[in-house]
Amino acid sequence: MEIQKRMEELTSILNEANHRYYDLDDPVLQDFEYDRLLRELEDLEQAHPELAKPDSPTKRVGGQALSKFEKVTHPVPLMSLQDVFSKEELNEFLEKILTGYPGTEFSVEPKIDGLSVALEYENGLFVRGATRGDGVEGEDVTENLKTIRSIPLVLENAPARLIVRGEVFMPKRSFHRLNEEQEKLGKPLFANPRNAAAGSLRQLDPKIAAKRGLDIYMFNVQLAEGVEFTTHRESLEFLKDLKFKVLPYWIYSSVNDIDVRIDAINDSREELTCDIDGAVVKVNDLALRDRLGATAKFPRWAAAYKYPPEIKPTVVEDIVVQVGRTGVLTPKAVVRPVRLAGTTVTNATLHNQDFITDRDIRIGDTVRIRKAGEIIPEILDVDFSKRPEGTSPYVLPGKCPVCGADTARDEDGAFLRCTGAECPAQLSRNIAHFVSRDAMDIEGLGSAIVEALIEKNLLKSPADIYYLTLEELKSLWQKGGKAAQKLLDAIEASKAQDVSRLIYALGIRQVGAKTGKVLASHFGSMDALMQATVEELTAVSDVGAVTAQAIRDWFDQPQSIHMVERLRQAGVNFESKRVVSDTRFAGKVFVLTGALSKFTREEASEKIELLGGKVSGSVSKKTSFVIVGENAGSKERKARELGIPILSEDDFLEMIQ
Ligand code: 0OX
Repeated sequence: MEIQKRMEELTSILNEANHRYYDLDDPVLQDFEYDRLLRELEDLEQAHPELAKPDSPTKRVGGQALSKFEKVTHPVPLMSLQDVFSKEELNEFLEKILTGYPGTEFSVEPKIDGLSVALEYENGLFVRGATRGDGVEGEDVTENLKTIRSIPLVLENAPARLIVRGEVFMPKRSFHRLNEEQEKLGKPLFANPRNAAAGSLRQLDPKIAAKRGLDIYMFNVQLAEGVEFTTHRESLEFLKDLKFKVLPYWIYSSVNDIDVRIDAINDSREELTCDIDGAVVKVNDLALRDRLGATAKFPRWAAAYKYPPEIKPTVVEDIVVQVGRTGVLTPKAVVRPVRLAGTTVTNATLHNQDFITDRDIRIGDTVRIRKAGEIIPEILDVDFSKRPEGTSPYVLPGKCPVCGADTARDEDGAFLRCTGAECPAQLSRNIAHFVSRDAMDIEGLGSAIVEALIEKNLLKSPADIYYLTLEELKSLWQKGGKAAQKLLDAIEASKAQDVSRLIYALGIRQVGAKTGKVLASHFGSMDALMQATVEELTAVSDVGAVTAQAIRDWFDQPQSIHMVERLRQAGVNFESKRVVSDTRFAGKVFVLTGALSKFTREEASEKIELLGGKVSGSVSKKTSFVIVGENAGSKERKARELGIPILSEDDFLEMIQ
């Protein structure tokens, strides 16, 4: 009895705290105190599962993960809204109704930029929640919705059956926190809170959804058994009484009042905790809604006014360049601060060199700026009449602003990239690659540990991994003797890896694990590879001109050489394990032509390279042998002209016996 009482007490304290915190924005408990009480309740529920209540606040932390979402047919369809994009269109909508029904009242609500869901309650218990889907059929996301604290799990004095509709959103604060975390983990960022909310609500593991800080605003009663409402207002007040978090709304009958409120909502965007993308105007009288009815797609009694993207002039005060984790240089315009869609904008993305060149954006220019997708402001165009004298076209730097290494155009030409093997901007990513399974395969050097080592200034290059001491590693854990020694052993063991893995680990663009193997077996050692010319590299089967150039360029960078030499000094293996004892083809260049039937081109190439020879794509004076299959054409002819020995497939097989 005592225990049951305490559990009830904890449940009511925590539920009330949730309501005050999430719905009323008026916290009554410190986070710490809340967590302590929640833990106490969790412990009691574990010990006495029979006493656990369905509305327990502990249910909010996320239960079992699902393998897929079940489909749900909405008993009452979730209609969508017709958009209007100008005040004229909105006035037309309003006047049409007002002409037929003078004195009609309208509600005005912000339009939350999130995802519509329907929540279903049976006898006051939250039993199911589903996404809107196509309005008729959605997905069952009940477990994820349960993690949203402003959704009551149990209602008092509720009708036997109740379905309510609301908009799930990610508050701006949660969104920024989530993206900061994503960035730290090297995961892709969410473009905007809407995408983040959608991604979170569709997590199969509710524990992940629980951490995402989602919230919800309710705005419609879909079905309430045995309850009669005459107006929208009444239905929303009914939801408030049931302790739902209801979207703010205003009721007016004058077009001007509606107009003023819509603008006021727009002006308040900065203070709102969530993103909005418009305002919704709805007929308040429910009987009139029925009379107006719906088209095939939308109700005739509601419209969504979309705020036009605000465009304002400002001045480009500077252009700065950021270097991302992959080494890509992203130019950013620093602009004179300007208010845009509820926030103060101080910079705008310039994407890449082509974006700047196409618009001829220069430092000092007056530009028109717009918020695209509500998140990243973008420069639309330049007002050339305001261009000051003495400006010059902007060109991205030839040296990385972070490490000073050369920059080079990406293979596809759109982006400029830093070539520094030890560039601090790319360090954590380069190390993650270096230690990965197909590269040096060092277990235990996860992202958190790498970040900590970088923070402590112990890692400035992937090569520094081999200079870490036991003492330094121990400092990472509170009681880290064992773990540190294990990591050190793993690092030590990796020194003996085949050089093919090391070649891949260097992170040379275009060089994957397979190319690493091909290069290792062809050249036999890191030193031979380092000295290879573009021609020699191109002669390796599977290595094209772009890859050959990328390899040569990489070894021509001082930072690369610094890193390789430090690896050598540390005792990392630079030799290929595939010992080339038989070098009977050393110095010989083979060309393969025609349709081969006894072996594939790859098999022949590998064999030739294993025996110290090279394979080339074209016949020249340097060619030693041409191996011909069926229907060989110009290459065979050229070989005959130059007097180069021609081998049949059988001749070749005999040669390699
Ligand atoms: C929103 C929102 C969405 C109900 C009847 C037609 C559309 N995103 O904030 N939908 C509606 O209304 C539905 N109202 C809203 N406020």
